[in-house]
Amino acid sequence: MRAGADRGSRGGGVVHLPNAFGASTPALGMKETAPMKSLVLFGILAVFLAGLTPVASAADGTTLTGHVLCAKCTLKKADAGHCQNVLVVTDQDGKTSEYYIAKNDVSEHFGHVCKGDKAAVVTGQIEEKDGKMWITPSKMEEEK
Ligand SMILES: [Cu+2]
Repeated sequence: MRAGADRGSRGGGVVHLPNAFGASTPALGMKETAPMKSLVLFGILAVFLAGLTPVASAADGTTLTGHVLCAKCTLKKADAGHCQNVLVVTDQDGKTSEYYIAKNDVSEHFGHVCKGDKAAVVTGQIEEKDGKMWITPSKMEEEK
């Protein structure tokens, strides 16, 4: 009799399986971003290759001049969970725009500006993501 009860509980375990599959559905949704990533990578590669020919230098994106500083340590952004470079551009009217700098080889080479700020000229592709402006740099130079 007890064995039967055990089987019954095991049966219950099997019933939980569809739930497990249900839980894996968001994961499948996540996988859909993988082709997107490869598209982005392909885009970066295309930009990189285009950069080899001087004529196509406009494909590098927009060039912005401003100051690089840390979103967390300097701008004290409440939603900044970790150190993040931000390019602050001040226009002729004194209005500032913030461009979050995406991490890649170019920004890694430039280095993180945790304290103070660094005047810089940044060239890259600009896109809006999560209500913020992001720049994926193809070129970053400190302005002296
Ligand atoms: Cu910092």
